[in-house]
Order: sequence, then structure tokens, then C-alpha cells
Amino acid sequence: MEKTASATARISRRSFMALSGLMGAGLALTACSPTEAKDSQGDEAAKLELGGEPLDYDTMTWSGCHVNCGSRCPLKVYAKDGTVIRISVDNEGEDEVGPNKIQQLRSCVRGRTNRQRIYNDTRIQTPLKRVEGTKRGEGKYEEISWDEAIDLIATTMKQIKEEYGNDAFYIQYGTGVLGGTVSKSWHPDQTVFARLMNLWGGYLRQYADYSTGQITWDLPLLNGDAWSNNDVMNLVNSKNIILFGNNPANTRMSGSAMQYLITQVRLENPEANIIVVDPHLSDTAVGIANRWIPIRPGTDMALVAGMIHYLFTENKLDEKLIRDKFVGFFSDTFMEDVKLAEPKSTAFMGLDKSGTLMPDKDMSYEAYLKGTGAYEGTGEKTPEWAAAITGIPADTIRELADIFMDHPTATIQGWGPQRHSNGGNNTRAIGLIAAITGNVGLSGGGTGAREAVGGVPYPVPTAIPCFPEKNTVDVCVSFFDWYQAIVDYQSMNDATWGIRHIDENGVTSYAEEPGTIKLKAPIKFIWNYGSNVMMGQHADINEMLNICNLPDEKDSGVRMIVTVDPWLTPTAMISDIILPGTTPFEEDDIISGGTGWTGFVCIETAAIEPMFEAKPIYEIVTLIADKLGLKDEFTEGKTQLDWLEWCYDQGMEAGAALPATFEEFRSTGLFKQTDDHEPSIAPMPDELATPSGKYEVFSKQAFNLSKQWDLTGDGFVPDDGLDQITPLPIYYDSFEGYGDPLRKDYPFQLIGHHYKTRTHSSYGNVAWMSEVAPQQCWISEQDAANLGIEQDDVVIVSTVRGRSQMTAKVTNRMMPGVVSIPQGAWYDPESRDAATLGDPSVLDKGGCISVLTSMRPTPIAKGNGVHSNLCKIEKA
Ligand SMILES: Nc1nc2c(c(=O)[nH]1)N[C@H]1C(S)=C(S)[C@@H](COP(=O)(O)OP(=O)(O)OC[C@H]3O[C@@H](n4cnc5c(=O)[nH]c(N)nc54)[C@H](O)[C@@H]3O)O[C@H]1N2
Ligand SMILES: Nc1nc2c(c(=O)[nH]1)N[C@H]1C(S)=C(S)[C@@H](COP(=O)(O)OP(=O)(O)OC[C@H]3O[C@@H](n4cnc5c(=O)[nH]c(N)nc54)[C@H](O)[C@@H]3O)O[C@H]1N2
Ligand code: SF4
Ligand SMILES: [Mo]
Repeated sequence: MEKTASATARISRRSFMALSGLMGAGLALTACSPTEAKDSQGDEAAKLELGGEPLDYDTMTWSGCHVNCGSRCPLKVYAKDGTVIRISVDNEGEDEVGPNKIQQLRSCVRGRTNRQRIYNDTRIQTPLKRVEGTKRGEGKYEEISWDEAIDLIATTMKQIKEEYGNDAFYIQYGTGVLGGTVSKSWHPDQTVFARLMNLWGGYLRQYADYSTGQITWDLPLLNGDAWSNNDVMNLVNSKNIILFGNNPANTRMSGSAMQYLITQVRLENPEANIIVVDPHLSDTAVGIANRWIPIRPGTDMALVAGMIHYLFTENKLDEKLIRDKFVGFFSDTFMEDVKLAEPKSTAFMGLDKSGTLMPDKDMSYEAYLKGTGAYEGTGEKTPEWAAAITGIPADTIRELADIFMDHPTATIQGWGPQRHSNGGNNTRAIGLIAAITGNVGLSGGGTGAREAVGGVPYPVPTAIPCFPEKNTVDVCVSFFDWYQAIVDYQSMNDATWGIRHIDENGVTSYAEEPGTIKLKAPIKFIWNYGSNVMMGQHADINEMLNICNLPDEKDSGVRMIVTVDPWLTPTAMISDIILPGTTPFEEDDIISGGTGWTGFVCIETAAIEPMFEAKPIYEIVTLIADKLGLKDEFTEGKTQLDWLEWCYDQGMEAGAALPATFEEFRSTGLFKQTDDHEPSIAPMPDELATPSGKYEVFSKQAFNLSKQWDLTGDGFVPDDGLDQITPLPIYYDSFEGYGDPLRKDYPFQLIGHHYKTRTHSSYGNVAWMSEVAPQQCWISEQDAANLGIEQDDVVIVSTVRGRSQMTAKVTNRMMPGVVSIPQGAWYDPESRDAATLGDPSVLDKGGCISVLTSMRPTPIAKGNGVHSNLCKIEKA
């Protein structure tokens, strides 16, 4: 999600980075008014009764919630006799949204349940070692001492380095501690593991992430930019606001995040016509929208084609705009456009040094709409054609098209639409409809990317230095296909699995000649910190169990997985060594963030001692550094608290409006500031960051890749035609999408929306949360009736990859033919028996969608198409 700063959307993290850059360059904030977080209402809150008695506490300290929901909420922690007895929230300031107003940074309900996370029977108490001779996933462990654990890790590291070099080490994607600074778990390259590994020669890096795997690379094929859109608060000027698969009521829940801001927009701009296009009637649609347009998953590009067909044939599009700013739309200029769109360096995908790759037929969007040229025989892409694919009536498609022409119309996509097997085209198509209808650069309009959310950042570092320039490994894998480097690293190059070159600054580039960028070693060692990816958030848990249990041989099989986590998660249970980590309430750190016209920085103070034998990650990695002879370089003589002071000093140097001494900073804890900036409007640039500098409806980059890359060659991905690289952002029958013939046997499209009671799998072990909204499969009344399923019946959902059990939520909020299992529930197999481990027949009783999803990487981005699944449903 967000190669960068805040746990807020990837978007806001990015804009935060950009802003910090500006401030570093000396552009001062105006009307910056720091306020100390006085505990005025805090005292009052503290007087509230607990069990009939006034709350009697020893200390109130600031801490925060570090998980990856898109916010990072400061939390007040009340402790008595070394025990946390209450978690409360920021309730300071005026709490108004607007220039020079400071918002409260109220946490969501999850944040308030942290006592059940700190004192949870899944807490890991001591270092654990997998019992020799057992398989990864059987869950059999013995307690060992810290000394033994650290020794074993360091010894294995040295062996692996000697045999394979640094290329064999991988830091797994993990966002459980994204909000921390010293304790940060994401981005992997900003963690203390990265710092250690770089001092020791480096490790294999990853590009992109589970959040934005496809939008990152596919939307830029159209417009060179996956991230910019108008600030939410600019939508007070919109006539229409169209949300494609964007559900901030679930995904941006804190009291200062997108859902709160768009609710303010609704109040300030009651005339705005807010439309949600989504397979499920989301809480966002219920809360703020005028209208829900249900759409079949993975078909937005057909909706867009139907709309453009209608607007084009009715002469409603601005032809001059298209001729000036777009390439690949019109038939009559197609061949000239193709030349303009030729990628000329390895900064772009699909460099064609031979200069021979040229389309031999008209592949323009006009030809596609008319069913001519290369698209001969495919028919006209009328609204009626689109209706049959999307499930949206043709008249509604025409009506929606007219709404786009009724300026200004804001278009925002969440990241659900791109998490499909054909999600790359989905994301490009949504960008296309925003741009081609002339809404980019307008106040109240927008680009079709995810929203920007503003904020007034403090220029305080959000990570400690990690020395990427010392990393000697110059290739990287996609965040999603790292597992292939355990199975068969030799099959991996740029043209098969999307391997890329990466330089000392972490900048990636593509191959000069297809097939020349290769991995040099298998992954033998995995650092797994703040991550439940491998047995939860990745995909196809059964296959993953098989991969993790491949024998440790010369060219395949992982040798050591080390997990650091406070809780015994499903992923911890495939590790060789499990180390008990601390929660944010047990260590000192810094968090920062903000939205609208508010920014904050909060220095956290441990409220209690580390539980059991838990240690902060900085201490753990220091112990390992010591064994590798790197302690002094690793620590630079600094404790964790010294690093926080370093962050403060850096912030002061960059002009942060903070108190004169670190001690004062620390004793106050939370600082907020505001300014009076205008909410940003993403411009229509003169020159876009595409090869032609224009919107590339036809992407020559994609065309070249379609000739150069081998999507099926090594046999892992079958040659079934369900993966395609298409130069235009068009609909095709993709893997486990609506048009996959497998739908005969697996009749339902299964998606997995992000859920309110968890952040991914985090908070999945909090009983209070699962009581609020239990893990259920959402199914339409019509489909349930056909299957004889009633409300709360236990059902088993299966795909070709596995089976999972949960109760049914029978609702008219789901489009018939589509079901959704909220993602992130903990995998809980009926049996962990070695004999059946990894077999698709093993029933998961946790309602974990990742037993059902596929690892098949998407064609261009090599990302996670995990919202594309075909399933069947039966009563248990
Ligand atoms: N099917 C499906 N899969 C998906 C998605 C989807 O939509 N559908 N979404 C994807 C997305 S967008 C993402 S970002 C990934 C997220 O995947 P992950 O990054 O794995 O996120 P979590 O499941 O929250 O797991 C976080 C881990 O951090 C640990 N943790 C939490 N708090 C702390 C802490 O304070 N200290 C320490 N040491 N550990 C902590 C938790 O116990 C857990 O093990 O999932 C992806 N997976
Ligand atoms: N409470 C909570 N908040 C979170 C998270 C969490 O797990 N829990 N995770 C955080 C993270 S890391 C991320 S990346 C974001 C994720 O944010 P998103 O990726 O935007 O979230 P999703 O729920 O996957 O998808 C959003 C919507 O897209 C819809 N959708 C799915 N497929 C399609 C399609 O093909 N077309 C259209 N039009 N709509 C579609 C879904 O029904 C859903 O309502 O959320 C963040 N916030
Ligand atoms: S999960 Fe809730 S408390 Fe935690 S950062 Fe997100 S919104 Fe804030
Ligand atoms: Mo994410």
C-alpha cells in the first residue's frame, strides 16, 4: 500500500512524504499552531466509573495503534499497578474540520479494545522452536531460552550466507507495526531488519504491495500516475461523486479519516449526487450515497466501454480534448499514436530495442468500440453489450455516462477493483472514464485514482536510517510471487515472473532485453515480523503449506523462518523460531499522521513492562547484530529512546513546531497542528509521465509486453488464455472471473471485502470485536433461498483450492451471483495432522478466505488477484 508514510491510505502516506519533502526544502507552513494535548477532558474521562467505582489509576501515558488500517491513532493508556485498566482516545481541541481547525484524532472501536489484545491468551510467552521432525504448520513447539534462539538464528544465517550469499535472505511483507518508527514493520526496507541486513551485505527486496499491487503499475500505463487525485475536502465543489469499489466506512474508520471527511462533505454539499459502484451495498453506500449501482466483480472496464460507446456515438465527448491529450483513441491517427507511445528507456516497461514490435491491425479504442480492425468479430461495445457482462441495466449505463459529462464529477476508486485477476485493466478503465469525460484538473472533479486526504505533517522522521546503498542484491521480486523463489528460483526472470533490477536508492527498472534479469539464489531465510501473510493474507493456504514444507535442497526449499509477533498467529505456526514481541503499550516509540487540516506527532511511552519474556524488536535485532559482530554499527551506541531523541532532533532541524527540549516533547506526548491550505486539486499536467506524455488509451508498453513476456512458460500458470496483457484497458474473460468456464461448476463469484472488526487479521483475536460483527459469508436473499440457506446457517464455501466454514449472512446488500467473505479471519484447520497438511480437503473452521483464494499472479503487475474466485456454497 503505501511505500511511504502513513498507514492511512497509500495515497495519504504518499502525499505526506511529498509534503515532508517540501518542508525539508524550506517551504514553511503558514499559520502553524502547535497545541499541546492537555488532558482536560482526559481527566474527566478518567473519572468515569469502572465497575461502579471512579477510575483509580497511577499513570496516563500516550501510546498508539500501529496496525495498517490507513490511520495511526494516538491512544491514552491508563495503568494501575503495572496493568492497563483503560484505553481512551484523543478528545482534545475544537474538533471541527476546516482551515486552522484542529480535529480530534479519535480512534475507531478496534483501538479501544486493546486491553483484550494486551491480555490475550494467544500471547506468545517465551521463544519457541519447532519440534524437530515435525512439519511447518503442525504447530508443535518447544520452549527455548533467548540465548539459544539468538544463537540458532545467527548460526543459520552465517551458514546460508556462506552457501548462497545475501540473495537468499528475504524480509517478508508485514504491516502489523506499520505505524511505528523504531518498531516499524512496513515498509520492509525501513525496518530494523533492513538496517541489520544491509550492514551485513543486503537481502532480496520486493516491489509493490498487497494493497495496491496492480494500480501501482497498471494505472500509470494510462496516465503515468497511480496516486494523484483531488483532496476529499475539495469534493464540497462536486456535482457528482462516483465511488468505484471504495468503502471508507470500513477501510478508513478513525474519527479523522476519509469516512469522517466525506461525511463532512455530504453535510457541506448536500446537493452532491454520490453514487457507489460496488458488488455489495457497502456501509459507505448506506451511510452517504444517493445510489448504489451493483456491478459484477472484475467488470468495471466493460461498464466504462459501454459508457464511452454511448457518449462517442452520441457525439457527447470533447473531440478536441481527446485529440490533444490522448493517444490510441481514434482509428485515423492510430499508427502515428503508436509511435508516440513507444517506450524509450528501461524506466518504462516493454522496451523494444529491436524496434520491430508493431501492431499489424487497428487496435485503437474506436476500433474496439465498433468491433473493427483487430477487434473484428467482437461486436459493438454498446451499453447493452456491457449490461450482459456487468449486470447493470443499459439505461443505467447511459444515465451514469451522462452524469460523468455533468461537470464537475469526482471519480474515486478504492483498491477493491484492482485486486482481481484482470484488475489492472479495471484500474486503467476507471482512470479513463474520469479523464476522457474532461473531469481531470477541475475543482470538484478528479482523476479516478484513490482520494487524497490532506494533513499537515510534522517533518519528524518516520523510520531510522537503513543504509539501502549497502545492499548488494540488485534484483527484486514482486511482493506476491516471492514464494516461487522457494519453489524454483531459476524459473524467475523479468519476462516470466516480473523480476526487476533495483538500484542502491531502491529505484526499480525493467529489462533492456526480455529474460535477462534473473534471481541468483533461492529464498532460504525469511524474517517474518508483524506479518500474517504466509498463513493468512497471501493466498491459497494449502498450497503455501506445501511450499513451506518443500525439503531444504540446493535449489529449493526454505531453511529458516523466524517470526516475531506478540500473538501466536497462524503464520507463527509455520515458523522454525517464534520470538515473543511487544505490543505498542510495552515500548517507547513515535507515531505521526493526520488528515484534513490537522497533523500530529505523538511520542509514545511504555505503559507497562513487556509481558512475559517479550522484547522490543530493536532489542531483539541488537542481540542478533551482536552475534554477527555488528552491534556497534547497528546501534551506533543508541538505545531505542536515544533514537527517538534523534528523530526529535532531526525534526527540530527541519523546522518542526515542537517544544525546545526532548524532555518536554516526551512529557507532553501528543502534538497537533493546523494550517489554512486549500484542499489540493490534482492537475491535468501538460506532460504526463507516459512515453508519449499523453493519456495512453492504447499502451505501447503493454503491447510490447504482450509479445515479450511469457505468462505460462514454466508451467505454474496453465496455458488457458485466462491471463492476458491487453494494450487497451478492455474486458476479457479472466481467471476465475465472470466469464471463466469454471463457473459451470463453481457458480458464485467470491470477493473478500475488508472488514470493520479487524485490520486484516489484526484484532482477529479480540472477542469484543467478533461479537460486534461475526465472521460470515455475505449472500443475497435470492441465492440463499435457492440453496435453502437461512440466516446464520452454517455453510461451507469451497473453491478448487480449499474449503472454509462459517455462518451465512443472508442479505439484500449483496448482488445475486456474488458472495463475500470478509478477509482477515484466522485460519483454523480442523486438523493439523502431518499426513493431510496442505490438502484441499482439510476444512478450515475459521472462515478464512485465504484458504480459497489463488496464488496465480496477475499478468503485468505480478500482483494479487485475490478478489477473483469462483466458489460453491453448501449447507454444512
Ligand atoms: N484475500 C485477501 N487477502 C488480502 C487482502 C484482501 O483484500 N483479500 N488484502 C491485502 C492487504 S491490502 C494487505 S495490506 C495485507 C495485510 O497483511 P498483513 O501485513 O499480514 O496484516 P495483518 O493480517 O494485520 O497481520 C499483521 C501481523 O502483525 C502482527 N501485529 C499486530 N500488531 C503488532 C504489534 O504491535 N507488534 C508486533 N510485533 N506485531 C503486531 C499481527 O499479530 C499479525 O501477525 O493483506 C492482504 N491480503
Ligand atoms: N477496518 C479495516 N480497515 C482497513 C483494512 C482492514 O483490513 N480493516 N485494511 C486497510 C488496508 S491495508 C487497505 S489496502 C485498505 C483496503 O481498501 P480497499 O482495497 O479499497 O478495500 P476492499 O474492501 O478490498 O475493496 C473496496 C470495495 O471494493 C469492492 N469491490 C471488489 N471488487 C470490485 C470490482 O471489481 N469493482 C468494483 N466497482 N468494486 C469492487 C468491494 O466490495 C469493497 O466494497 O483498507 C485499509 N483499511
Ligand atoms: S485500527 Fe482503529 S484505532 Fe487502530 S489505527 Fe486504525 S482507526 Fe485507529
Ligand atoms: Mo493493504
